[in-house]
Amino acid sequence: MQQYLDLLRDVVENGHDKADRTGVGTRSVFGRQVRFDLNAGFPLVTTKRIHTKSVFAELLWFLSGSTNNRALNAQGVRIWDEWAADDGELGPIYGAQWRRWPTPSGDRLDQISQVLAQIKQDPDSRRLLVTAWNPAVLPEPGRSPRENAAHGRMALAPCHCLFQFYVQDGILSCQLYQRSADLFLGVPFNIASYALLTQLMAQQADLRVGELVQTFGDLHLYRNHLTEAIVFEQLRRAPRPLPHLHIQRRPPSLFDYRLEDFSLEGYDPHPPIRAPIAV
Ligand code: DHF
Ligand code: TMP
Repeated sequence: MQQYLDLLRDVVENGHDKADRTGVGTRSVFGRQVRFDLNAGFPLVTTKRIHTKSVFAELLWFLSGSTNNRALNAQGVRIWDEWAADDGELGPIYGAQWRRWPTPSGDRLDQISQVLAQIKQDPDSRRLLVTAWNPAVLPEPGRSPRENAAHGRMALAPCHCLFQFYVQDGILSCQLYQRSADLFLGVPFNIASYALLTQLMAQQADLRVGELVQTFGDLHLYRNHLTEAIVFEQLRRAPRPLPHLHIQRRPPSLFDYRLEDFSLEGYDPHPPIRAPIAV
């Protein structure tokens, strides 16, 4: 995961001070890209411990189509707590757009099922995309995330908002466009999540995995992460060998995976580093 440390250093060295929606303030760069060879190991940050249960449970929750935080809480996952309305709703975020995109005629479109079917039927297609960016239901400016969720709007605008698959010689790759990226807290989750998604898609389509390409728009470090105990501590740590992800069985569909199906072998990270999250 040298790529991740290189991004940290890049933002520290080349970032410009920039105000942001949360009021915390950031150091930010615009437009970066990293690539992970998914055959070289599972791209999990090793210079701090990542809570992989949260990553895996969140992805399965997206795939289930749920947008209610209670389903995550029931599994002990609390990463969306700060943004959820009192009833647990987060508004029509990822799960809704991936599985139930609303069409003008009032129907619902399952983008994930459609893209998986296309990968199988027409792997050379250049249209293997899923978008979570639905301008009709973005948060209304001036409202808090919780207020937006309570009014049927997204609590947060999608950060990982567009992804595309690519098949060549029986090998499946994925490219993600992330418009906004909290490099210390969010990005390690996002890399691992899309690496897992690519592995699941490949298993279901009888393909091998290739690369995960991740492209960033506003890539930032929050100012309260730029401390000796947080970002600079991580920069002093040397990356360790990548773990390997094993998927224990092949369920009948993409929507039948369970947490117990995933096991990580050889994850030996440095200790966790706690950091405040900007809401
Ligand atoms: N807001 C901001 N400012 N940054 C984010 O990365 C972010 N991510 C969201 C929602 N809103 C966000 C969804 N994903 C954590 C990681 C990812 C995530 C939300 C929260 C997080 O708190 N990670 C901690 C603890 C993880 C845990 O205990 O499960 C970490 O140390 O990685
Ligand atoms: P924004 O909507 O004003 O861009 O704020 C969203 C913040 O959350 C921003 O710091 C990016 C971060 N984020 C991630 O990095 N990854 C994620 O998966 C999510 C949901 C948010």
